[in-house]
Amino acid sequence: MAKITEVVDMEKQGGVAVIMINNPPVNALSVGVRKGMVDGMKAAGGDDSVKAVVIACGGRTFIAGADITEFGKAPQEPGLDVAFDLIENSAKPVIAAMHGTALGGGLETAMVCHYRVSTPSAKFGQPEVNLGLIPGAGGTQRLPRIVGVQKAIDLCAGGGQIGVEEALKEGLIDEMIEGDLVAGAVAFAKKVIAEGRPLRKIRDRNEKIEAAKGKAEIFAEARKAYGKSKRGFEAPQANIDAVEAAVNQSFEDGIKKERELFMKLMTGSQSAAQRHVFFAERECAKIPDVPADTPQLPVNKVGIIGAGTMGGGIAMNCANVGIPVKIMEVNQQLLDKGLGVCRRNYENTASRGRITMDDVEKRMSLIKGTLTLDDFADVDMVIEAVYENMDLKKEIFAKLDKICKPGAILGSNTSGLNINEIASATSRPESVIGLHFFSPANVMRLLEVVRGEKTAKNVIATSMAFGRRIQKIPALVGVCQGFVGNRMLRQRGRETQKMILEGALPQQIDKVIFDFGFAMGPFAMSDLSGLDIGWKRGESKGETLRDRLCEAGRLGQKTNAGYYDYQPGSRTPIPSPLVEKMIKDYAAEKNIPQRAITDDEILEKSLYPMINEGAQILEEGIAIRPSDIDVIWIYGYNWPIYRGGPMFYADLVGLKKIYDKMLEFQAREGDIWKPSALLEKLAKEGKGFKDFRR
Ligand code: T1G
Repeated sequence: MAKITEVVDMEKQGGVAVIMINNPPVNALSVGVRKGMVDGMKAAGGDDSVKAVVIACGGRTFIAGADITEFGKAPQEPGLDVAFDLIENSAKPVIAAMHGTALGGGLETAMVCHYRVSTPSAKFGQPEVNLGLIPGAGGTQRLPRIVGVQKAIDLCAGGGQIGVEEALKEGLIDEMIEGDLVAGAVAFAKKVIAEGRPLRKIRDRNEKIEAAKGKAEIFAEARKAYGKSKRGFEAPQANIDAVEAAVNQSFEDGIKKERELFMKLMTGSQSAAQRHVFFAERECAKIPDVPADTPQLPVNKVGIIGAGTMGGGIAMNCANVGIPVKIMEVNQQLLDKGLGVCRRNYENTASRGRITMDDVEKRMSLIKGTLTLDDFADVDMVIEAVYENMDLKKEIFAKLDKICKPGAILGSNTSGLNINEIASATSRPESVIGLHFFSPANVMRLLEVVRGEKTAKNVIATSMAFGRRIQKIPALVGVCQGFVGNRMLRQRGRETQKMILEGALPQQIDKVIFDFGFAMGPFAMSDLSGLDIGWKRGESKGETLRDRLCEAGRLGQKTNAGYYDYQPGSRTPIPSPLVEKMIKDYAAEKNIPQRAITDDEILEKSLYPMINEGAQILEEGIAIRPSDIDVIWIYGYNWPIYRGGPMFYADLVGLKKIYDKMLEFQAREGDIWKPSALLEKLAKEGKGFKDFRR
């Protein structure tokens, strides 16, 4: 094996040159890989004893794309086009041997080869759209020529993957190799040589795009579908434009169009945001004082207390990945109701074809009900999910302390109560941790893992790993009221509640937040979750607008009336003249002056207090890094991913601008707007949260 570059070797096996890429962790197309492919192809081309070339990778996957860490930096030669030109125009057949996930530039590399083989488990995709991009090396022009236009649109604009069966059917790969991939690829190459097979170029295959010529409706329908499912995202639309160019323009012109669209996205804020989130998600798993090799405890059995909405959803998360669950309720009726909700959720998923009825039964068989905590004696982890009452939680944890085996992790799904106080009810505070799921727990991907003062490092490491195992994105946070997400949400709620009393109606505020990119605004969200959370009819004295709405029976969607009206059976919010009158009457009673409030002010007053609270959270060490706060808001509250999260967005706006606006509001409305010390410091230094270091 001859070393071509640090990350590329080449060896001859009979008349076949094998270019082997070893660039862990995912064989990204770094400059060393590109140079290795160029030099390897030149060497193979100049060696008469070489009759064919195989391009393969070591490690866990074939090339998984361009090296995203190089984006935004000065490009280094050779570019990918130099390597692709040598491969596609080689006088000798070049075969891509793929395993793992051949993604982005990896699939593009394979598509400039003349033939493609893969392992049975390989997957293929152009997921650049998830980074706010389109394929930039011919993927939008070659993929439709081989898998057809509609499939290419869905792979490029949707960012999904296809497996070997579909790839074989569409002709994306020519043979599936059982056993040793490289040996199989070399044997395939020798077959190509022996049979004198042609040097096929995908770029020259036009039959599948011819079929789409003149069918503008294909693209119009795609634009409408992705415009709805990916509202506000630029990249899906650009991918559709690029595939359309493959159909309506020459290959060369299509490549030019692709490059133009790619560069526009690459230099735009959405891709910068989505690339930021890609790395932020992975950074979130890294805890400075809990090394990655911290020993973990086993989690083979989980006990859940409470079979309500949250407990049921948490149980489903465990069953989804094969972890047996015992779920406890205080009576059979509530237990049966909770298990029934789990079953119905699974059956709904099966009716959409995402799982089979067999999966439903398998998963439900993993969720066992019980009416006694004594059944938790053998579980490795408990997750308490009862209602937010500290006394009740402490009573439960005291019982768990006596029942559970030594080393069992005792978790609480509390959305903001003090984990240290809950831990104080046990003799094992080192085993107590917060595991804060977001409703609906079986859907939302965020898991706030709350470390108490005494939580042991192996309990933290185990809980973070458990979060990933149940397909969540765990973020480690500290103890304070509301932890990170809800503490920041409260700031937004404070201001939006004030603004509706000053003249901005719920529908105006919700539209501003919806247009920013959230799935819904705060008032529609309140109607969805219910205005009566924490409200008690017997104690209500009409002191707040929320009291008065609840007293009037306007509890939200569940009563077809909340901040909005709802037609029976419909979730579409309808502005309510009655609520508008209630708001105006309440404001008049409180002598609150009315004024027109601009959309800009609504956005500033909704987001800047959250950003300022995020800065305070960092100062207090409640979050490890600003990008963790971004991950929390994207995966816990659907902050639009193409805006990168509140702290990334703040850097885009500019901290100086936010700081000055905070001072302006402070002068007008008091110290509630006082900028945090960190925000002031970074603003005055002309820096951003990206420069924050502990
Ligand atoms: N570049 C650089 N680093 C990457 C990378 C990439 N493309 N993909 C992953 N990593 C790092 C990641 O940060 C992490 O680092 C480690 O690898 C393991 O990743 C030219 C322009 C391949 C399915 O979008 O989807 O090609 O945290 O934790 O769960 O037209 O990584 O360990 O230090 O995700 O097993 C297109 C992105 C790029 C694929 C593996 N390709 N990657 O998942 O491991 S643009 C992508 C993934 C492009 C072309 C265009 C996943 C994975 P660390 P991981 P995993």
